[in-house]
Amino acid sequence: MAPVKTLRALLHDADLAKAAGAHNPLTAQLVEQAGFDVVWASGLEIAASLGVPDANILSMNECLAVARAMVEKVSVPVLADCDSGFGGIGNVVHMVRSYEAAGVQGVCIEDKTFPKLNSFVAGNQALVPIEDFAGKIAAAVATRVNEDFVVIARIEAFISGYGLDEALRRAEAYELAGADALLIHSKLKTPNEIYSFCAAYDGDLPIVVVPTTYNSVTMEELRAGGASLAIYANQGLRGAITSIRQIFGSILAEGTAAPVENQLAPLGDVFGYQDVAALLSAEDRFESIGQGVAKQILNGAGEERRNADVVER
Ligand code: SPV
Ligand code: MG
Repeated sequence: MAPVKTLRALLHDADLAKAAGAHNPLTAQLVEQAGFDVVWASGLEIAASLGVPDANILSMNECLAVARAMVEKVSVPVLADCDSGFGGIGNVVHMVRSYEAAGVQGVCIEDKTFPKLNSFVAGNQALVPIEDFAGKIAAAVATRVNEDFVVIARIEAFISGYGLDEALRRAEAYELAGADALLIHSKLKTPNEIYSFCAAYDGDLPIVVVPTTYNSVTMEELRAGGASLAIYANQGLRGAITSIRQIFGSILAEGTAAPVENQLAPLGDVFGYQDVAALLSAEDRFESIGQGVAKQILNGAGEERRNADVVER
């Protein structure tokens, strides 16, 4: 197996790097198993999986706990969606310390107000002033300990109704503040805004894109258009919703689970993701160590030591 590349290396690779969204360790494993290079710990997916809007309802610690658990289960890099940084500069400093310590390889923060609202929801998509967000980026970069920890600045100018000029102004500012990459978001059905940004941007940072609404674009086209990392942010969750709806509907409609059995992952797969084999072998190993210890105790040497202990006490 080829060695796993770091997130920083992937961002500077000749090929397009590919990430997919996950909301728990199981879905992170599915991202890795499918062959994606990076797990995107998606704010939308994590919030949706807990039944709340993607609007900073969850605390940083709730999001961090999910990202940390993902890191423990996959070997590809985890990139955490950290919304607008969970507050002000002090929150960003605490966030970078915490996520870096958890083994996450990078964070992405966006230039929206706190609380943020998912970019596809019609509602408040106001941007913070450039100086405020540049300060947050500078704080994030100054806080990291490992030089390879990646800080991605997400530009929401197009989402917020601004044009190319505002997006480029922000790109320049965030690059000056020390960002390692820029995520340019768009809610158009075509990649036109993304392409125009990539063509006009004359800085040095890798560009990250999220082809959710402009879903017909291919990976080759995104690479040729100037993107370094494409994030398929929520297709997994949406696919799971469709699949579960269909399975549950069919069980009730048919009055039996038999017809859907061939659409289900076998229980063996579930045990595989849980690493039940490791549990069983740990039990075997340590039970036999325990038995060995008990035998020594019952055979003399241990027995004498125990008696001596009793006498001393
Ligand atoms: C997420 O996955 O939470 C994202 C991407 O931020 S999006 O939902 O497209 O804004
Ligand atoms: Mg998000």
